[in-house]
Amino acid sequence: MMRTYKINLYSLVFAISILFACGSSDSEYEKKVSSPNVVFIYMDDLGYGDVSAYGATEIATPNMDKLAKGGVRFTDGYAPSATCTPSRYAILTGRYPWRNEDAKILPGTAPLIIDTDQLTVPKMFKEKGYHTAVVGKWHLGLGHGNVDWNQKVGPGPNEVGFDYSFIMAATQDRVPTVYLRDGLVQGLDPDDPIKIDYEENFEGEPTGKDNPELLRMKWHHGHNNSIVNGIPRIGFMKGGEKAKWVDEDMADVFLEEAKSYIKSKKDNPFFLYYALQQPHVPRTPHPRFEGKSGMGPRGDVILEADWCIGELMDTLEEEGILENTLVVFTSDNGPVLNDGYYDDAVEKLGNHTPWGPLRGGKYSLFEAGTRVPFITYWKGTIKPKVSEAMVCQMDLLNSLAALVGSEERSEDGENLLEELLGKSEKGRSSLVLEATSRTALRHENWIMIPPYDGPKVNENVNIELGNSKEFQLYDLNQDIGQRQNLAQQQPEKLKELVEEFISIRGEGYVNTEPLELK
Ligand code: NG6
Ligand code: CA
Repeated sequence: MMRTYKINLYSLVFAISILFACGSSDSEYEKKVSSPNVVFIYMDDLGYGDVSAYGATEIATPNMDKLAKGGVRFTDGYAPSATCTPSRYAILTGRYPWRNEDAKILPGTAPLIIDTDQLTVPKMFKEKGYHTAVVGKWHLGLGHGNVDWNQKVGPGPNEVGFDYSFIMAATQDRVPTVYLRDGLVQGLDPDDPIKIDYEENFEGEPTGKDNPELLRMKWHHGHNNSIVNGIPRIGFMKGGEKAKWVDEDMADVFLEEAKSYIKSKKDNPFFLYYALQQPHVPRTPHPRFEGKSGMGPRGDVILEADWCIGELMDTLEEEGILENTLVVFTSDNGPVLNDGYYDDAVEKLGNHTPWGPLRGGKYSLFEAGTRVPFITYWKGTIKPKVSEAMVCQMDLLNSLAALVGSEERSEDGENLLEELLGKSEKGRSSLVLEATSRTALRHENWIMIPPYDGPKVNENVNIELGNSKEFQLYDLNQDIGQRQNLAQQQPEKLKELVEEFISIRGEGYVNTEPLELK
């Protein structure tokens, strides 16, 4: 009896130690394969048809194409919204932007709209031992309101999960026109403090409206407040002369920041959110790219951004980490030509179609508002393919959490890791799309847009918004350009989508009376 017990004990200890040995080597192995660096390359206003890999013939984007040809190119990849702030909110939190009523295009003085308790992509990575950084456009608000730009500004990116931040606060066309590193305005002279106001000008300061003689870029609509570098902006700014950015250098400045971050962190896993400003207005290509597209500044800054992406990818390769880095390339919303400045975007467009085969553009509930270039690239791990899976930027949090073995999950995201790695084409079945507070539903190959009273076209930007007094129903398989409204012909389908829309969006966002729903 005793003897048997002893033997069993020995074999038990032996078995346990073997288990431990296997366990540790397993987790070592897992750590190696499941802690890749992750880089988001997030464009600003780049359209579905602006990339040659997506069919553009009048402009060449070789570096974006390289990602597309070596990775998964999604034909049905979506930004959560047709404007910037809501999309950025959703890509970082995995929450629908319409759940947060502050997720609207923000002024440069807006308070931070991400709760510091909220789960975010960088927080999820941090919990798994990653170092995290944002470089580029923020536009999610800073501080609690009434920010003093001459002190450390917060809460901001560093309080919602980023270990390091180098950002512009809002947009290139909004003040303050300065960079902030970890909350501190760069190059600030304490004797020339910065003051910002979005309501009133500071006495004696020139404006785009009153001083056209000082302008080198003319405003078309909006954009007639303070003048910085000869470009009229949204909002009023005084002081901070030495801290002001040089618009033409912005692409290089962000790129250098991104590159040096990668170089400094190559030995531990990192998450980099590289948010480029192109081709948002004002379009100010570096002289190296001026005139290169033949399409005016909008085309030139797309070439500039493409070059930046090439440089970034070269850096990953030179540092020997290309095969250990997953890159996600996409855009925050669809394209716009004239977004408030006369810059030849309309006049020199030629045969280029920034929206591709889609209808609408930025601000629109039609497809071109939210369907954007969307590519995942991971050399040696992802096999090149074109995928028709429906994916949304909001899904990145849950999918990447699954990749790195995190239990964190967001409210609205789905785990589409298999799709992002090109192993499945299933994708989402439903997605609520947003455009300036209006919402619609994509379900499988169908789109349902509830009736909206607003104007059919935003005359300033010349974009169809998707508004109609009638229900709209489109079959994207037959009609990707959304020309044939099938709402009358397909009442059952319409009802099905309206019910699905209500189940996600909630009651009160669509008038169901005409449909006689149960
Ligand atoms: C709009 C601006 C537009 C752009 C947009 C934000 C006017 C008239 N238009 O209000 O130029 O800045 O906001 O773009 O001011 S986004 O890509 O950041 O959402
Ligand atoms: Ca944008």
